[in-house]
Order: sequence, then structure tokens, then C-alpha cells
Amino acid sequence: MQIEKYRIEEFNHLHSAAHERKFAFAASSVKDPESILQKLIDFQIAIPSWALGTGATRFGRFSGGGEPRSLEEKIEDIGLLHALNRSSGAISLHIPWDIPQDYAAIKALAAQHGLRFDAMNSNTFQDQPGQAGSYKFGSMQHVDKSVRRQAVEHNIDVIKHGMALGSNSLTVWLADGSCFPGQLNFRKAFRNTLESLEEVYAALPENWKMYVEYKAFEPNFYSTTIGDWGQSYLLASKLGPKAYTLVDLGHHLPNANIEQIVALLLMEGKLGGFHFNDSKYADDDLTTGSIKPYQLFLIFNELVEGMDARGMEHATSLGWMIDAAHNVKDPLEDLLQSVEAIMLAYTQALLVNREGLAEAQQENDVVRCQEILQEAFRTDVRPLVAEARLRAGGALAPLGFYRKSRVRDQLVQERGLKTVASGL
Ligand code: RM4
Ligand code: MN
Ligand code: MN
Repeated sequence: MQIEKYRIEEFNHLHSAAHERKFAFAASSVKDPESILQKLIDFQIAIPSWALGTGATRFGRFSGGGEPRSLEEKIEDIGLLHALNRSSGAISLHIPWDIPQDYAAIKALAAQHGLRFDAMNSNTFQDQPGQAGSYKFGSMQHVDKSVRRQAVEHNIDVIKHGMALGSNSLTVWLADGSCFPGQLNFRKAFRNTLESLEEVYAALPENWKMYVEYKAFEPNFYSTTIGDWGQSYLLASKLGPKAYTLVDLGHHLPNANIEQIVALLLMEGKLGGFHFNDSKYADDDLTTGSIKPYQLFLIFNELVEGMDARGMEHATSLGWMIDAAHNVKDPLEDLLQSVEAIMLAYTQALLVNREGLAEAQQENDVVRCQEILQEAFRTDVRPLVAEARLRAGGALAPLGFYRKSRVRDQLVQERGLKTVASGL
């Protein structure tokens, strides 16, 4: 389905008087609202192709119906999100879950919805039918060279799919590691991984980036070969200038100071991209901003400060992607909430009084440092984000529109109740 523009306009009209009042107040209390609005309009967050259906835990899966049955329908779903919020103008594909059959047609469809192809994701954590070697004991780290070779070939294949679609980055996340002490020689596993990644790196086109994602644990529970940002940074440094670390918010040990990790990676020019989600305990893949919105703000605070210090473009210098799963919510509603939370945190970070903070830090005025950060965090920036969306042609309240026009019911009617999307 497609949402006609006039329906969004009609909806916005109903809400415009209230919005204008709130926006006038919000704009009058910030410095240079126009430049903030432009930054918000430019900022796009890629939607993962693997998170448009209902996720599952190992205990069960409870589908809500109307899930996309093909890559085409996934693009259509992201098109719906983007039509409503104008901030979801990209798709991140997971291979082999979403191998395009007809590149030209897929590209044309994406373009029709205003979407570009963000990072391509490879998958060497599951065995595929007909595959010669097994990834049960790892892929790029594997003791058997032929399995490592197979993993390398797969990644090179993913790059080729991405080239055909106009993507320019590859995200490598490895489940490699060990479940028990003694199972693995750590040094050999790391070296094998490096050697394999070097082969993939050599196949990267000139303008491509490689994102090396880390994760503390799961599915391996004793060690993970790329388990933290240090290990990822080490690999990215050894690989070369096209390799970067990717930070997934759910991939740290409890209470890790992610904002500090972000600051240092940025300082070293090695932060490549983000997988947004939220978590309480581990890789919970919950809606971004649903559990720790202050942490999200603090991360954006470091991102804005660090990117500005290096003269980087907020919208394009890093890969911004969501990586979430939806077990109890409608995936599209969940994604609308995540994008909104990201936009809010970004906006709040733009409001931080940078000179004031630097001065307070210099004077060791700890109280004032906190006041400055929380002044920004406690500002209601929703009207600013809504105004940016309005100017870009989106809905004042995307979720409100989605529910009022019963988008999910229509999708169920079109696609059926018992559809299953490929992915998590
Ligand atoms: C992993 C990791 C990867 C994602 C897979 C599906 O935990 O976050 O980025 O591609 O899940
Ligand atoms: Mn991830
Ligand atoms: Mn994950």
C-alpha cells in the first residue's frame, strides 16, 4: 500500500493549530532554530530489512499479521515509515535473508519510495542449505581453512550485491567465539579472523567502508572473538583506512559507558556506524529510547561534539542504522518509535551549550556541567522534530496517523494474517 500525500496533509491540518503554538514556544527558546531544523531534515536512519516482521525468542513467536513476504514488500513497509516521518530514507539489507532477484527493479522500487541502500550485512552465523562447511564452530576464526574461505567468499558476494544496488558499506558481525574454556586458542582465532577480514577488505571497492561490529556474548557464552570495541578497533586499525568500528547499543556488558567509547573512537577517526536499539540486560533489541533515553542523549552529545570537532557531516559521515527486534509490538509502530527517539536525542544534543560546558569543565564546575547537559535533555524538543517532519512532507504525528488510518489492518488484508518475514 501507499499513503497518498493528501491524506497526510488532511491529518496535519487537524493538528496544525496545536502544533504551531508548541512550535512557536520551542523555537523561541532555542538558538538558531532554522539551522537545527535543516539538520533534522537531513538526518536519515536506515531501517533493517530483517526487522520488519515479528521477532521471536527461543520460547516462541507471536505474529501480528500482514508481515512483508518479500524484499519488495519490505521496501514498501519502509516506504510507509519514510512517508510518515521523512527520516527513514534508507534500508540496510541482510544477505542471504534478502537477496534481490532483479537489481534494477529493486533499485527502481526503492527510489520510488525515496530510499537508498545503506550498509549490507553478511551472515556467517547460520548455515545455509547446501553449504559445504558448517559455522557451528565459527566462521572467519575457524580452525579449518575451507570454512574460513567459505565465509570470506560469502562476504565478497555480499559486497557484489551491494555494488549492484548502490550501497557503499559492509557490516561484518561475527558470532565467532567459544562456549567453554579451552575450546579455542584466542590468538589463533584472532589471527584467523584478521586474515579472513583482510581478504574481504581487499575486495572492497574504492569508495566502500567496512564496519567491524563487536558483541560481548551470545551465541557464544565464554568468549567472543570480536567481543568489545578494543578488539574491533584493533582489527579495524590493522585492516586499514576503510575499516571502522560499528557500535551496536545492545552489545556491551552491563553498565558499559558507551558514550565514552563513542568519544574515543571518534577521536581516532575509527567510528564507522551505529546500530540503535535499547536494552535492559543484554542484546535485547528493544525500541530505541524505551529504557535508557538519557544514555541515548549522552551518546548523541558525544557524537555531536566529536563530529563537530573533526568537521564531520552529521547526516552522512557515519552509518546510522536501527538494529532491533519486535516480539510484542507491531514492527512498524516500534520502528516509528525508535526513529522518533533517535531524532529527539539528536535534537537535544544539538541544544547543548558547548562553550558553557567547555568552560565549566575547565573550571571543574561539576554542578554546572550537569546543569548544562540536563538543561538540554529536559527541553521538550518534540515540536522541533515535528516541524522538521512537516517541512519535509511527513505527518505531524506519524504514529497517530498510522493508527488512525489503520495501516496494519490494510496490510493484513493485502498480505494475509499468517505471513512470515525473513529475518530475526
Ligand atoms: C546480531 C548483530 C548484527 C545483526 C544480527 C542479526 O546480534 O546485532 O548486527 O545483523 O544480530
Ligand atoms: Mn547489530
Ligand atoms: Mn545484536
